[in-house]
Amino acid sequence: MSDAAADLPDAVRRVEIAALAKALPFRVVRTELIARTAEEAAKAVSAEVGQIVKSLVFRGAESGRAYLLLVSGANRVDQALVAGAIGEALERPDADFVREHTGFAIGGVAPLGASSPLPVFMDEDLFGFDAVWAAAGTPYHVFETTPRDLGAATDAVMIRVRAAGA
Ligand code: 5CA
Repeated sequence: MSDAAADLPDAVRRVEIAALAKALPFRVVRTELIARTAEEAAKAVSAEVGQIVKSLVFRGAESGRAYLLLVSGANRVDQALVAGAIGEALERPDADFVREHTGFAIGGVAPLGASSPLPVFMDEDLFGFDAVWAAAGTPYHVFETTPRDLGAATDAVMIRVRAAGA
């Protein structure tokens, strides 16, 4: 890992600006290993996989709108359960939809800094950790934060994303 203050990609700058606007402390780290998935990110920053924030885009089956779910890397999303909290059924969109609605490519989707605003929901299990790591715009950029700061900066609604015991 190394700090990368200079020559940040545009996507990372966008996350940085969004973080600044929300007074979220933001110190981006460029990983040496690629971190496209939660497992890869956990290895890259030597964290538990549960501490990695997956930023997952879903599409509302009725409205067609995009939703962002911030999910612990240890959890699988129970779509029916989450649909109940959001108020409509959900579909997994393709990579083009993700880019169109967030400005990020899959593997680098960040919890904030999307190119157009979208509702954010956050996995309550993330609160089981003092520190969490999230993507910062590319599969090589991450930042560390606290669940509380992340929830506040993204105006997230806290939800349970996995069925009890799952
Ligand atoms: N940088 C890492 C750790 S922060 C990261 O972005 N992980 S992630 O979980 O937020 O993003 C990877 C997710 O993208 C996968 O879990 C998967 O749900 C989704 N994904 C991967 N390929 C596709 C695809 N072709 N279409 C739609 N979603 C995809």
